[in-house]
Amino acid sequence: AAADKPTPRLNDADTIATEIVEKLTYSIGKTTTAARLHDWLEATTLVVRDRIIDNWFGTTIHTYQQQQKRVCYLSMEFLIGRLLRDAISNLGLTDPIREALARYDVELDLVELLEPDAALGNGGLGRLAACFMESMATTGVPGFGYGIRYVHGFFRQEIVDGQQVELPETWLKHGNPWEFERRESSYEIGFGGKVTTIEEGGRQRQVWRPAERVLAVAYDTPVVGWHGTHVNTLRLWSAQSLDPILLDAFNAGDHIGALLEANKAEAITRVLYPADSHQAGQELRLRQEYFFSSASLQDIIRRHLAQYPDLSNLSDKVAVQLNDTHPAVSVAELMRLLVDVHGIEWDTAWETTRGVFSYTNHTLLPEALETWPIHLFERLLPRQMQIIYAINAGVLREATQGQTFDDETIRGISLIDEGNGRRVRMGQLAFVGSHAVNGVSALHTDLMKVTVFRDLHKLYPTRIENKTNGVTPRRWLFESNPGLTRLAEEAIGRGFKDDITQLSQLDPFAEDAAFRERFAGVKRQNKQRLATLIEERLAISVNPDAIFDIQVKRIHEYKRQLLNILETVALYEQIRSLPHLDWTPRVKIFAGKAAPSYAQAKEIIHLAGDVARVINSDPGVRDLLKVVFIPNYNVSLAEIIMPAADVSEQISTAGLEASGTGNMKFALNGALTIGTLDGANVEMLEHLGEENIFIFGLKADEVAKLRAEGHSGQGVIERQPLLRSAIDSISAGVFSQDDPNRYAGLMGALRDRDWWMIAADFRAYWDTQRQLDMAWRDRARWDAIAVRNTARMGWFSSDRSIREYAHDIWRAGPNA
Ligand code: 26R
Repeated sequence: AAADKPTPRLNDADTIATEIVEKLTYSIGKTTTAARLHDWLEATTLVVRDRIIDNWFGTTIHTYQQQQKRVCYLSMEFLIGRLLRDAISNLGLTDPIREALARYDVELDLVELLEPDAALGNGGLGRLAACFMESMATTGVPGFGYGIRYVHGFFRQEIVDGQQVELPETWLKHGNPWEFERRESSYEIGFGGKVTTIEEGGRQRQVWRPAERVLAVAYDTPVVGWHGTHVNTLRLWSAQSLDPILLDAFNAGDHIGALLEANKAEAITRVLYPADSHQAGQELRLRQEYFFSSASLQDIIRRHLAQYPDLSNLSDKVAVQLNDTHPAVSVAELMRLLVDVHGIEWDTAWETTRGVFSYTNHTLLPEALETWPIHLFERLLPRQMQIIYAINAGVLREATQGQTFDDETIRGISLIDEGNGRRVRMGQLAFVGSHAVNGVSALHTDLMKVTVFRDLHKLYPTRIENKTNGVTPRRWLFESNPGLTRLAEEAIGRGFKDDITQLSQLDPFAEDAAFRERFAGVKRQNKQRLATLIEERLAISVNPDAIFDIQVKRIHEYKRQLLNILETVALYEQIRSLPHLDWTPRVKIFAGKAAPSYAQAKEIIHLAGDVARVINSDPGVRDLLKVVFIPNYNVSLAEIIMPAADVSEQISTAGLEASGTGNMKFALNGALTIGTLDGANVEMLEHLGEENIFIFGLKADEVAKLRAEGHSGQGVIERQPLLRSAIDSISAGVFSQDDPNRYAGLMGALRDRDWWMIAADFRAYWDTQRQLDMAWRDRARWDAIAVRNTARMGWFSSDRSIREYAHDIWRAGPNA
């Protein structure tokens, strides 16, 4: 055993320099003079990786020996970004590595920039999974992330002639030094075929004979938390064909046909679905969901049986968190594995299943809720479909026996939607198969109980609970904003680095003029860095002394980038007609991707670009207003943007943003939020105090009421000259002279239904923006608010979220 324990490595610059050169020589085959920057990246990564691996084994052995409960986080998406800086920073190696590389005239920052983003996710849900992985490692929860190793992650966005163009992302092009292929951890995944009943010792058993089988091969990435002592595993599955080539067909001359099956198998993990708004309902997506669910559960069972005699204590030793409904088929698959494969009684298996699973809901938007046509489900997963019917029968029995529910409630509880050509409702499946169901902010959780899960909440009134999201302060403060981190250290010492809630000790510094100035100085530097990026990428020069007013997130109607653009146009028109007024200079910054099939979202991007072009080239507005759309928003760009914001736009239609997490990253970095009472903004208001956040607009219940009354925008628009004029200008083609009708549809929808309450909220939004202008002019006030934002955001750490999950839902963790 002693030989298993690696001797601790030294972390001084000398040792590290020697190791880097060793890697360069023996792993990469280059001399220091021949090495290109990419080679230095690889060598540095390998040196860092060695140190992570030392602790990885330790964590694995500790979990095993202490018989700790393991937490498995099943997620279709992990939006990780770059890993090198995160690992170096968490291991405390930044200074020695910087110094070691400098000896060879290599700059660490430039090396880090070469690493491609691991963009295996769409947005909030995927980034949350990445923050949670880091926080599980930091807080010492034995965690396993399970997901898909997409060959192509989220697409790269280019803007061509003002329009979004999607290009494939090839993050694995230069190999991936962080991952370890585990050929020995491979599982067969079946699709299609038939289910037959066989008699066995007087008992009936169902046997599924799939028509198709593919192999799931594991790739492991170590996940290191703060201080690097605890290292968890992210296990991503790659699909491979069992027969890479059909030799008979090949020999018969059918060279293409011989490869078809392999292609079909490998297609499963080829590409991430880039939709976050409308469920695609495509067969390949269901294949992906089942593929990674089944592989993960088989792996979990194998690991359990390697340690314990049987599966009777599975729910004591494993917790499986379902990240939205994407892995919800797991509920049926675990039942199949327990009952059909391991011969466990149905009722016992059901108790185990509900003990193991818990489910997080991330959206209430009806169009984003997953349902699958019964015929598709049955064809692809015939046994799982039978199991879902059996689960449903049990649940409906419970519902009809106990209380007296009316037919409508029963219909709402059912796992089968009988209304729309018969579909399986994945939310209902995840709900009934879990012992805990959670929303991601207090408001969202309350709304879940009265909307999507109203009926199931009546049947199981204690199952829904809240777990407000959080973000990891390591990536989103220490790494992305070293200037602010240093300043905080000088003011309050290092305690906050281990316990981010201690940032609250900064609160009194809001009254300290000298500190405020230094705080503003850091912000100014971060803005300069972003201004340089904008200049380099877009050839637009922006003034770092203007308000940087930023909205970055997926483009979606409910997130209301259009409201922001309309305010921008109205402001532009005001500046033009009243140039002598003392306007507060602003830079409006947008970034975000639209789902490729989401026409309106793409029009919004087009409009932002059109408006930017006209305003930026109008000499009449001078430096008072600039508009920028930065292409290809991703995690690495966010790390530059978040620290550089003065104003954070969190302006979704109330009731529709489940939580938001960008809101937290901005505020942590000292931006002032303009936002609606939606998602986690509500709780930010509670923690910040109402003087320190700029809230406006309709509340969730008011939105619901107006919609029910059949609200239309027409009346409001007529009463709001600023808004009317902005809409008229856009409609008349002022910003699209090459195609004056381009925005007729977008503008018509505002006059018409105004479904997203953009017209309804415009006035309140405009007024609140002008309040921000006023606040900016009182720099002492502004900076004090900014300091208080940083000081009071510690609660929104994903460490806090994870501790709540561990205590309330998983009953796992270092002290469990
Ligand atoms: C089914 C498919 C089309 C699909 C729907 C929705 C795929 C992906 C999504 C993404 C959704 C679920 C998402 O990202 N939700 C976001 O989750 C964040 C983390 O909880 C929240 O902060 C954010 O408010 C919410 O929109």
